[in-house]
Amino acid sequence: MDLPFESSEYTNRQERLFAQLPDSSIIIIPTNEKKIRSNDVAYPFRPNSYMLYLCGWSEDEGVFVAHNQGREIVSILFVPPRDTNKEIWEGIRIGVDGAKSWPVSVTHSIENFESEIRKILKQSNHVFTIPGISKSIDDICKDIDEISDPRPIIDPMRRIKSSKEIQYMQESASIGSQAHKYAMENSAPGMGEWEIQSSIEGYFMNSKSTWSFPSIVGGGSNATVLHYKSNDCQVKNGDLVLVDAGCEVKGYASDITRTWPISGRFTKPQREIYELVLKAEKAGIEACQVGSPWSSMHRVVSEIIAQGLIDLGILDCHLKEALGDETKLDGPFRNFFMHGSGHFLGLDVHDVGGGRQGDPGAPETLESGMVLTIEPGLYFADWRGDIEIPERYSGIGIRIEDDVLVTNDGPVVLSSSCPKEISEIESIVGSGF
Ligand SMILES: [Mn+2]
Repeated sequence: MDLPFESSEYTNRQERLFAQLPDSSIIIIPTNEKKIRSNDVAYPFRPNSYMLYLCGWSEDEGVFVAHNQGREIVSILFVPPRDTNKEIWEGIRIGVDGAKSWPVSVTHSIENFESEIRKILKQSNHVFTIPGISKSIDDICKDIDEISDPRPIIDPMRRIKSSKEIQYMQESASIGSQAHKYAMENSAPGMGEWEIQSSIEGYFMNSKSTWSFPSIVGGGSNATVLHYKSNDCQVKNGDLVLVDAGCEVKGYASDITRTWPISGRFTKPQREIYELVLKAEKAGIEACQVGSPWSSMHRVVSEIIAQGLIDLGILDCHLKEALGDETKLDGPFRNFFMHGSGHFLGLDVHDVGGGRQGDPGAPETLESGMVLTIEPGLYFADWRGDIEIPERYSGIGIRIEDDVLVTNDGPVVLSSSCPKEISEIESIVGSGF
């Protein structure tokens, strides 16, 4: 089996991690546990992202351990041993010998994990593990007095993507972009949201990829539910459909949203809102500059959205009042744009590193190699009783989301091959029939 990265890239990550840990430290990273779907059927397995990051192990059992008790870093991978009876049912395992080609110093059977780990723990002064991934490891560690979470050290590393990681993220964004385009081409009034979902996810699968999160396909006012997931309604003629979907390449996620008229023609009110969201999205992308404060893209997006709502007569106040508190930006524009303007993207779709507004650990400024989404939206939920919804825009939900790489030469839109101009969308929708 080929690993996504050269051994040296993994060992370099391990070394950079240990350079930040005190002597006599040990780190224990289990992969995710299998989760039962029903009776003896498991959910499709997804390896833990920290495991993928540190050593690339993607089988459904395994623990990565590393320590610096001697002069060098010793890394150990505990894996399921070969077992013919199990392999007849579940497939051939890599095994302890096979795992020697992974970027670790030693491999062991996971059956010896507990005895081996207790020996190493005795000689360790600092124990690092991520709680909540594996119950058995949490149990082994529960009597240790001082235990630290390594995520505040690893997450800032994961935030900056290497050239190979960027290559996978570009592939992921390109497949995601083409899947959206394919779904636009194959859209027609009266179609089920599930049929559009099938176009998108079928495209992922056909590209030997898979979704990075369950696809959101909301027709009409279902688009005003931010994480709508039932995808079981028909999209009526005259309605927009909002599709928020992304795929994975070597574990790296894309996350793209497009909103298009199912008939192929925007109505005037739909066009007014779409143009405003698109203007905000383009300005948000342009704000992704090296050295810019992390919050600046949200500020730029918010100002355009708030001013646009005033210009359309939806808000009757001055810009300052529409934006609310100067740092919180919590004014009445938030009635129609209630989420953040973007988040980091990587091995996790909402990637680590404090990439959502207000998260602790968010970086002060954007740096070259960061990948984030820009995704403004406007939602006029006709089902809401708590705010007044302008009649002209009632039932409209629009979000536009791209994946953006920050570079010293400015922002690079990884999902740039996904159509978003009104004229492009109007010419593409339904053209596959
Ligand atoms: Mn997103």
